[in-house]
Amino acid sequence: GMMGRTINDLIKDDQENEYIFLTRQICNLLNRQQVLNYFENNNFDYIIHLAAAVGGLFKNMNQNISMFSDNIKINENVLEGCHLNGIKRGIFCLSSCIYPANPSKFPMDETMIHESPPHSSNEGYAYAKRMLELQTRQYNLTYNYEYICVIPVNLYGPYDNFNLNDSHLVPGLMHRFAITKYMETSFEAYGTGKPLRQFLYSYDFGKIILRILFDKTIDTKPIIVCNNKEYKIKEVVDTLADIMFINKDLIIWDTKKSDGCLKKTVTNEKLITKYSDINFTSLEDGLKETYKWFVNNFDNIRK
Ligand code: GFB
Repeated sequence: GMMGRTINDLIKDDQENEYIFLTRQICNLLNRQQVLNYFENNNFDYIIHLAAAVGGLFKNMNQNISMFSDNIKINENVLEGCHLNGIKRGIFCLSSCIYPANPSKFPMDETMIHESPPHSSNEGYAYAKRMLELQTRQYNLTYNYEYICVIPVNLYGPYDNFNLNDSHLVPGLMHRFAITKYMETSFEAYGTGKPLRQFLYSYDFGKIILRILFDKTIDTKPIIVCNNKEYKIKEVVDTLADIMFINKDLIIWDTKKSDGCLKKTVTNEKLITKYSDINFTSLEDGLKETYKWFVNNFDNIRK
């Protein structure tokens, strides 16, 4: 997916380590025996587990059953494969959307993941990922492994899934705006534009994942990865419209479509305390890079 391809770009100059990128064609992570065989036949030292059944708000609302069952199977198969084959350190990916829908306080920190139920729109995905946090924590306690859960906010960037129905806000909107642009009709955005979101550019996340993986001084508890900036959906839509030279007055908000969770603010205090030198890509620059990639690769993107 997006993060695997991003990390593939980032490790081009790494002469010390060999990386194997697992694709569905090589190994179906939903098939337990395939996973156990694959891990047994390869002598891995580390794992960066980014594979998941993912999607935006509307895919989650429509497919809560498979989002739970597929992700539970993938995570259990991967963890069993790691455990049976001596992989003692790795990065496992959660998401800020698995947090409580009505937390005791904002911003939410790493200790609050299981505090109360997640938002109903994506409870399948959220509970599956919460079980990943539980299992990695139990493996660490029982076998002294170093399975570190990283918790990104809304990711976007090149290589994303630009499917018009199943994708996240940025790729879905970008794709729909790009198509509409050549028909000169009104531009549609979903919901009210009022919900708040935090965004993380994929290459920033990839660099931080690699830094954490090889930094033996960091603890093995979950860590939120974000830059603490929060935007109204409308601000993101307007910024993207400007980048795509779209007249914002032509944007119509379809308020029949769900807003989803109104706010899920998390804090990067642990990350910044550990790594005070991190520079995050601004939302405007990240959207510009993503749009440039989208235009240059339109014929081959996932859509
Ligand atoms: O990225 P997104 O789909 O997921 O953002 P969530 C949804 C928000 O953007 C809602 C508004 O407020 C939508 O009303 N929106 C406006 C749009 N236009 C569009 C559009 O064209 N496409 C989409 N998708 N939204 C997800 C979770 O929640 O967060 C996933 O459901 C995942 O599990 C992800 O973890 C990070 O931020 O609402």
